[in-house]
Amino acid sequence: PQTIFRKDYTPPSYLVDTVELGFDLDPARTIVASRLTLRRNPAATTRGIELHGEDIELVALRLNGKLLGKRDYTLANNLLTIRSAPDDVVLEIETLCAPDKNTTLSGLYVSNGNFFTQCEAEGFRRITFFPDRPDVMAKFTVMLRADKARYPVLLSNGNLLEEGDLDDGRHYALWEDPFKKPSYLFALVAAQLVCQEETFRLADGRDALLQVWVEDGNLDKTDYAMQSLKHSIRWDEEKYGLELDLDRFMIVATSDFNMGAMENKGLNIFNTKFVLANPRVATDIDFQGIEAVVAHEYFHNWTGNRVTCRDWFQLSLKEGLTVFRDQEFTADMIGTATGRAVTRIDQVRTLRQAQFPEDAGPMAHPVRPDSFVEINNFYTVTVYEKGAEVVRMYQTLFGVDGFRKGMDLYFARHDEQAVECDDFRRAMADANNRELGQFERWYSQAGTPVLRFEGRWDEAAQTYTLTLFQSCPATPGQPEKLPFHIPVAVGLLDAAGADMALVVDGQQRGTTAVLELTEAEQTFVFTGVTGQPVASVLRDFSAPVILQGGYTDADLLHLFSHDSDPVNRWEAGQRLAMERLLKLTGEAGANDDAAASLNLDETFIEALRKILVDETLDPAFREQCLTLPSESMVAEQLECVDPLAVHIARQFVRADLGTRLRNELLAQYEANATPGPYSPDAASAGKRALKNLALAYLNAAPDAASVALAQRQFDEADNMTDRAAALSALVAARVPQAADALAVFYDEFQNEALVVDKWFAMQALSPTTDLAAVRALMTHPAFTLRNPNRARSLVAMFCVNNPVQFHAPDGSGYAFWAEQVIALDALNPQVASRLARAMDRWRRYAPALQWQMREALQKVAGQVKLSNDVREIVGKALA
Ligand code: B3K
Ligand code: ZN
Repeated sequence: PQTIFRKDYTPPSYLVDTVELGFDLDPARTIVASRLTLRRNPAATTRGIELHGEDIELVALRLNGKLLGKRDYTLANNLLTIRSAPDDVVLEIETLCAPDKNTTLSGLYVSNGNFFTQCEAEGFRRITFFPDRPDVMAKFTVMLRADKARYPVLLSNGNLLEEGDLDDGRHYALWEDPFKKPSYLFALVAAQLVCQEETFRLADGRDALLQVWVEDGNLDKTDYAMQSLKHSIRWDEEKYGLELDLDRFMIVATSDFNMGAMENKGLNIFNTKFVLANPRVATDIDFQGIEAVVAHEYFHNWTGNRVTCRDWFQLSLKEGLTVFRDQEFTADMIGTATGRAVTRIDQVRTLRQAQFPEDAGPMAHPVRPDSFVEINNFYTVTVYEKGAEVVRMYQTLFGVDGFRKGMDLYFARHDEQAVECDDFRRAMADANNRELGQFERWYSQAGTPVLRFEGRWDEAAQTYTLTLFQSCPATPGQPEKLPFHIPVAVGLLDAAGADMALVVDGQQRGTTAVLELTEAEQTFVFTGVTGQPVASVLRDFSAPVILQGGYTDADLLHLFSHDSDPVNRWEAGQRLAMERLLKLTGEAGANDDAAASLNLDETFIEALRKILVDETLDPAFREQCLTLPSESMVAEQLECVDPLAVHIARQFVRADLGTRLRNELLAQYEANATPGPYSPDAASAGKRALKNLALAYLNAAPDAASVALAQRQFDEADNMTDRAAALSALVAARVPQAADALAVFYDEFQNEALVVDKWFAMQALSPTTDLAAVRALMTHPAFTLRNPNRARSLVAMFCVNNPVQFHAPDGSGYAFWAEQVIALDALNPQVASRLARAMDRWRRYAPALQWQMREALQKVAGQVKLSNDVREIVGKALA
């Protein structure tokens, strides 16, 4: 496979002004007629017309009315080139494709008998020949024709101009998108669907038509998506002055979808997982996911669509920014300060759980990558979540108002353009009169910076001298790193736990100072410090770095009890827990008997007890504080991972907490019941989270009473959050009741695909489910590899989130992984490639596991027929 480099970018030779597309939709044989008006790009450095095309059949090609023959163009390696053409060209292209054979879910495909498209990143070329690159922006008009009875709903981007009947029971719809857009934002839907709709008054007084389209029978699950859409529109108007620029905005749900959702202009296509919800079938987490993803896709209308990416290396320009926007939206929707902190903690967890490992592994890449083989492999936590952290740092440096000024300038300069990450950075710098040259390294250097600190209080001088050190490990292709520009938010706590007033360089800095670290080592002096402080460093997780060392156990206990910054307060608890988990892991791994003599110090238990029962703290925050770092986060701290030892250690802590905090957990279980009708609001969800954490810990050391509690909750709960939590507790407790409950649950929800996914996932995740049980589940009639959600719910869940079973010493998990990656690759390379990444960190496992993992990787790499997607991943893993 061929590597594509950012440095090789050249402007398109021709620009496209208008695109007229005609579709005669037929599952087996769809005819696509395209009429393009092109004009030579004055900035071009190459001459010929270059059109991409993949898996489609060229029927006819006309240039300015003249039919072209085989001598007039070349068609090789998915590229159609017309070497010489006049400056102004009308191209008419007729092609054929077979949507019902398209299992990749990229391009035009059939799901449950309905037509959908997915064009980002390079799916449009699977529909028609086109310069399929984001810097070619054109106006689209789309004519859809299909059988009326089978496909009563015909949708595309923009506004509906006309619809009507044709002969032979067919009908048509004509759509026009008034805005220029790149081809990756094209979409069509031809389907049997129903919709919830309403008109919504925009800030400027216009009325917009909002629609949520779903399969018949799901209209009882669209309210929350609709409400989230309205909140998103309002928020973008109020927060950024950005309005909906179309007369209508549509969301369409499909059960076969590679990702979460897609921001096609005016016609967002969603995975059902991020649309469908009601209390009976969806959990609090599902409701949160819907709100966030609906917002994310809506916000793309400005950050992504109106201003798009010059090339795919700039992907984070739209993704990092849009994730940051949806994160801020989620926080604003909750509204309270702790609510905001709880969402921030979730973000930190995601970074630690997924992004830091990526940045330390074979797929490490800068937020703006320098090269790729398959762009679909770069829709990563680095581009998305680390990208969002980079955007957040501008706001940390310039404040909310300064950030807004930068956004305004960005849109003033670049509306309807395809631009680079550097353009965003320049807008931020110029709007705030700041030089941000060094900040560019956040875009160009991969790897997670390591931050250390040393503090020294000078009693005589009444100063506190804080020295910050930064370094960044080597990553593939980047042996040396230069210092980053890191905003480090710092507070100082006095002996009573109160914030000190900060004076740095003679300036009053409130109680949290954002220090700007730009050197490898830098010293900051706080004056007027009358007592020995405890420093709270990196408040609100002010930069995506690993903060190492610097704290004693006593410091951490002080911060865990008192820090006014809730994120760092939580963080102190995580550090206390991590130290213990690492020590216990070492002990558990030493020998078989060691596991029996593990024990946890009373100091730690007491610290957790205090938080657990502190009624002044939100339940949601307490739940965050009581949740231990995951097994994979523990593994990430180890040079050589023994997954069984990690599992034994963490299970021991859970069970020990369940035993030693039994009374308090029971009391919280009772106190956080949410009587009355279910509501997904953050306060109620927080209560359920704490209650269900209590239930899980009680059942980590299950006695009859705890099991009975879980059973009662399973039987009586009226909402999926509580039912699923109870079922998971029963499954994890390894009690006979689990099998019955699983059967009851399946029986009740077998017609709800998203709940069946949960049923598979819950079992796949459980340390009680071994590979044989997974294989048995794969023979269940409801299982299929063809549906991405279903494949992920069982196969990926097991490989990624059930470490102790996946890493079975006999290597059977790895052989299973190889077999499934190969099977999936033949159907859907994007889904296969995600699964392939389960092996990213193979070099960190104990030698006996490592060689078996390498063998599995080599088995996949040795396949003759393999997609570029999977080949890139396994190739990098083995390199
Ligand atoms: N932009 C889409 C991602 C498309 C991925 C294609 N492999 C979803 C999103 O980030 O909103
Ligand atoms: Zn996005």
